[in-house]
Amino acid sequence: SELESDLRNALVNAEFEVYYQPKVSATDRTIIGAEALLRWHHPVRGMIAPTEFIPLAEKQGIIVEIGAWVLRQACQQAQIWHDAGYPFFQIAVNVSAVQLTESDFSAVLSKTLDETGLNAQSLEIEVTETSLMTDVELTISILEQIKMIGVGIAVDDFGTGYSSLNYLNMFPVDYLKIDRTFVKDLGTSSDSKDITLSIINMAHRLHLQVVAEGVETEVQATFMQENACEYLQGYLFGKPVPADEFTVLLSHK
Ligand code: G
Ligand code: G
Ligand code: MN
Ligand code: NA
Repeated sequence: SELESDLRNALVNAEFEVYYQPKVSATDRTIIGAEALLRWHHPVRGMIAPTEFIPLAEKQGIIVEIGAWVLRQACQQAQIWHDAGYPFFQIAVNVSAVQLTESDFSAVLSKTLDETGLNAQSLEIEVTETSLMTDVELTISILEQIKMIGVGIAVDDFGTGYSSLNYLNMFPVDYLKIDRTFVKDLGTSSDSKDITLSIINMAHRLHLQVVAEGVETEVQATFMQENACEYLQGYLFGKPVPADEFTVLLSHK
């Protein structure tokens, strides 16, 4: 398609931008980090959502280059916030299965941390539940290398795949992000409440910290806080915004 060929030029033409969405502590609601989310400003079609172009980029393999670029931008920006004196702050970067397994990803990570000066503890990668399952043995060995570097690992969109929590125990992960489909229905569905509670409890038994995604209402936030979920992310605390707008959020704390 036309979009596919445009995608090849988008990096060169500087059409990508990284947005940042705050992640807060559930107990005191202070910003403890941000998730980096890619945006494509297409010269003709305007803003194109990642759900539209990431799958294309994965198919073409160009996600490896794009992902390396996002990682570098995010690490550079986090280091700028550190240098400006904002308190400890962790940046989370989404990594697709293709990028994780078809590039020398841990080498790219080390190099990026070296070159940007960012501390490994200030970085976290997010890997979706389903992408963990594409090549289990290979994924485990790559995640182990990433852990050795000191970078945190989160399982993204948890609950949408088919893995049991016990299965997750095989992977050296630190955080579990509860998919927003469960969070959305918390006020209305007792099933969603039950599922959410069992995810939190089992995650804690596996020594994982929990992030609730897509928190839009105070009812959802309070439910998560009262049930010991550690971190919250969602429109209630802020939409993904460009770096300069995020700096304003940090300054207003
Ligand atoms: O930002 P938004 O909520 O529209 O993101 C939609 C989807 O695109 C999410 O699943 C998110 O994880 C994914 N996504 C956003 N940015 C990146 C990125 O830099 N790399 C990868 N692999 N996925 C991303
Ligand atoms: O799959 P991943 O968690 O990486 O996706 C992040 C996506 O979720 C982004 O597209 C982001 O814009 C979207 N998002 C973040 N917070 C909320 C929210 O509170 N409500 C909704 N509907 N979407 C959200
Ligand atoms: Mn994510
Ligand atoms: Na998610």
